[in-house]
Amino acid sequence: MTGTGGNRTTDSGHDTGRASDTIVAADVIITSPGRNFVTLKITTAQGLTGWGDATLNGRELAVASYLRDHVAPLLIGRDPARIEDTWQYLYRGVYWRRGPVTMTSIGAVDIALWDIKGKTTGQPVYQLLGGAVRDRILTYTHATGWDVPQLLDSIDARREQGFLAVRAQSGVPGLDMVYGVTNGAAGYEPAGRGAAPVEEVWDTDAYLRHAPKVLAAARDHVGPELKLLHDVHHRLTPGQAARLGKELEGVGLFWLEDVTPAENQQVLRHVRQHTTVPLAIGEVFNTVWECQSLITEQLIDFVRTCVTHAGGISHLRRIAALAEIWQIALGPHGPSDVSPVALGASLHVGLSTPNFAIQEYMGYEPLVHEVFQHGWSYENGYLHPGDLPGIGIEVDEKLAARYPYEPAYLPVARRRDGSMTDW
Ligand code: GCO
Ligand code: MG
Repeated sequence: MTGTGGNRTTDSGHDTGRASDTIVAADVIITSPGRNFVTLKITTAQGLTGWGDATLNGRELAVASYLRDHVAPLLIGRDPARIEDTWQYLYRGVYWRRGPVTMTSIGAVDIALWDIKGKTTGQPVYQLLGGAVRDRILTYTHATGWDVPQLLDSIDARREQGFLAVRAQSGVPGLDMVYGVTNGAAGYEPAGRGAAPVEEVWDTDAYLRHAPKVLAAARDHVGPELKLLHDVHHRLTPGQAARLGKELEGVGLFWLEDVTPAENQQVLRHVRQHTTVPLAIGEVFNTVWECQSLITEQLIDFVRTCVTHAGGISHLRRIAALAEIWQIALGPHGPSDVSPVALGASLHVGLSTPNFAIQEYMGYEPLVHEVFQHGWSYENGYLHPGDLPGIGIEVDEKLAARYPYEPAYLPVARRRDGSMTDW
């Protein structure tokens, strides 16, 4: 396969009767305005630019190389309008399919090509996906505190910002570092700068003794209406997860996230048999095939796949379509390591996809908003992708160039006996 070039014929030689554009460049920009982001820029012969997010927290350079060394040369000369064909080409054509590096790279290309299609047609991407099925997208953000009073203050601050859904994470007595809890005044950021990951000590029993009390206190404090979420971050066995789910039923959680390391999907059957707490899983999944049994066996209530890491807009739509049949909703991943480009892309899917329930939105430091100027917006608990053509993002490349990549890693976790466990 070579590109379809700027002519009007397909590879099989048929005259399409339509003018086509051609990809002339695919560049990777790595910038670190407070944290690392990898961004793909696709340029066409007609001078259009499409932006895609390729950030894979702690493994940024692997995706950058995959794109620069293996994907960019294949994109040159292709017709940017052929989004699905390019997706199939990069997925099926590689033979070594799936996996976070491959799927993040494909995701970046896919998002950038939808951006170009929007700019070619003058339409925001959600219009090209069938138009809006809702007026705004419910979002949740993070609240965090070492102890209960601090957490409740943090939840209140989020409510003052208008949030209707809040994820609550707290410290655990006896542990110095805990996932989701900030160590300073700045917002929580899991990736730590430096040449190697920080090592945390984790104690599941201490967490299981503490978390139900904290979440019950949060519910008492906020009353029945606020949607409360909690992320277990892949740390429990099925038995522990079932017990925690049962204990939390009175709290009325909107969802309990990543209760087990979900590559072992069968264990969720056990959790499901014992608790009705709504389960959300999928932020580390990269394809619809990884979600398949969780969806078709109705082992979860929300799919968490991210537009960046799960193959872009085209593939997230496929996951949504499968989930819709099984009355499962989408609640995509949207932490600080998913760039404003991806957040925008996710919102276009959200506005046009019936079973899209909620979008995670951690927010970004002010400098990130300057580098990635975006048409999407937040207001009173809801997000909207905006009506600019394409995804609605422009990247200030000069500003981006002032913040080069800095090595940063997600932490790793050890049990008290020194053995490795899931972070
Ligand atoms: C979430 C996630 C993140 C991840 C992070 C890893 O629910 O937002 O669990 O906080 O830990 O994206 O890079
Ligand atoms: Mg999570």
